[in-house]
Amino acid sequence: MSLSHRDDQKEVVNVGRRRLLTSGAAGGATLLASATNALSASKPDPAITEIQDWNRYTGDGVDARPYGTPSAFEKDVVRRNVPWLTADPIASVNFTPLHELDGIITPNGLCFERHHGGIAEIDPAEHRLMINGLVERPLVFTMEDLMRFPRVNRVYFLECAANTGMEWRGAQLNGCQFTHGMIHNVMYTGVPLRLLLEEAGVKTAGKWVLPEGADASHMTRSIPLEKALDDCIVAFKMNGEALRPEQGYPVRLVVPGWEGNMWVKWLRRIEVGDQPWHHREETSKYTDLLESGKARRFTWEMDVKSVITNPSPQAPLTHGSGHTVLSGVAWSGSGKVKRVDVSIDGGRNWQTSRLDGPSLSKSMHRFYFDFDWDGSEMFLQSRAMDENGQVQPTKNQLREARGPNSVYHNNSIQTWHVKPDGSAENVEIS
Ligand SMILES: Nc1nc2c(c(=O)[nH]1)N[C@H]1C(S)=C(S)[C@@H](COP(=O)(O)O)O[C@H]1N2
Ligand SMILES: [Mo]
Repeated sequence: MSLSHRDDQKEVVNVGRRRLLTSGAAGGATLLASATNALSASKPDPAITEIQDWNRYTGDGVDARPYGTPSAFEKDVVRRNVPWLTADPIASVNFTPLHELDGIITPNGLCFERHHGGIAEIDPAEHRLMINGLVERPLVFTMEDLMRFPRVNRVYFLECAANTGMEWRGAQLNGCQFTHGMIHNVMYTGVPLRLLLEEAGVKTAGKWVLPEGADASHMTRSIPLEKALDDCIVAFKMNGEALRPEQGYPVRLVVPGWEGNMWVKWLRRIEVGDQPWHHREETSKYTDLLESGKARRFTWEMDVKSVITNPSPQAPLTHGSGHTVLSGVAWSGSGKVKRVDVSIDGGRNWQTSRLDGPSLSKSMHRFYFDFDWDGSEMFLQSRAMDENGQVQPTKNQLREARGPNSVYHNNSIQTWHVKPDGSAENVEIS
C-alpha cells in the first residue's frame, strides 16, 4: 500500500459529507464531556476544516490487496522477541502484542511463536499423519483423508507453560507483551482426535498417546488417553483460514486448557502406548524443581490467570485524569472465568470488573473496568476466579508454595505502577 500523494487522480469534492462530519463531531462531544476535547470556535481544527488527501483522491482499487494487511499506521502492532532470552532465533520464542489487541480473538499474524527447531515449511500434498502402536489397525491419513471426517469449531487459548516464567524472582520485563505474551486465543477447525483413534481402534492396553511433530525438533509429549478422547482436536484451520506455517501448517494438535508444549505442530504421528514415554519435554523441561529437591511433573493444566493489558508499560495513559478504560484478559485451563477483580491501589481494595464478549470454556475472556482516574499514582492489579472456584495467587503465595527457582506455571497477580504522568512500569509488591 502506498501513502504517497497522487495528484494525477481525479479530485473528489464532497462538501455535503464534510458538513455531516462536522456536526457529527459536535454532537458526540456532549456525550462524554470530560473525555473529549470541547469544540472551540476560536481554534479551528484542521482535521475538520481542511480537506484531507483521503477525502480528495480516490483510493486503491479492489485489485491492490488480494490478501489484506493492516493499515500502515498499525506498523508497530507486531510480535516481538527478546534476543537475550535464547541462544538463537531458531529454537526461540516471540510474543503476542497483548497491549494492542481487544476482544478475545488473536489475529493469525500476531499469534506468538514458539519453536524448538525453526518453522517447518510443509507441502500439504506430501504430508501424512500416522496412527500406530497399540491399535487394531495402524492408519495413515493424507490431508484429504482428514478433511472427510466430521469436523468441529472451538475457541481455545494456548499458553506456553513458560509464560511469565521470567518474572518468578522479581519484576523483570517491561510490558505485558513480554511478561504475558506467550498466549494466543484462536478458533480452530478440525477433527476430534477421538474419531481418528476410534477409526484405528485403540487396544485395551492402550492408555497413553504420543503425538510427534514433523519439524526438526521432532517434538513429542505423552498425553493420557482420557484427554485424547475428551476434547483434543487435530486442527487444520485457525480463525477460518489455513494454519500459518509458524502455527504448524498443515495440521497441529489442539489440547484445550493444557500447556502449549503438548499442542504438537506439524503433526505427523500419534503412537498409542501403555505408559508415558518420559521424553525430554516432560522430564528435563516442563517440570518444576521444588525446594525439597523433588520436581513436579505432568503439570498439564494451565492455572487461572489474568493480566491488565491497558494501561501497561507499552500502553501508557496519555489522556490525563478523568474517564479511563482499563482492560485486560483472563483465562483458565479448567473452564470458564467467572469473575475478575481489579485493584488500583496494589491489592488493598478490589472492585469487580465487567466481563464482555463470549464466555467460553478454556478460552480467553475480556474484562473492562471503567473508572474516573484522579491523576495520582496507581498500582494496578487484576485477580481472576474461574467457575471451579480457583483464584489467582499473589506472587508471594506462589513462591511460598513452589520455592524461588521455578520457571513454569507462574499464574500470579501482576502489578503495573502507573505514575501521575500516565507512564507505567512493571513492579512487584511485597
Ligand atoms: N512440532 C512442534 N510442536 C510444538 C513446538 C515445537 O517446537 N515443535 N513447540 C511447542 C511449544 S513449547 C509451544 S508453547 C507451542 C507454541 O505454539 P505456537 O507457536 O502456535 O504459539 O507449540 C508447541 N508445539
Ligand atoms: Mo512452550
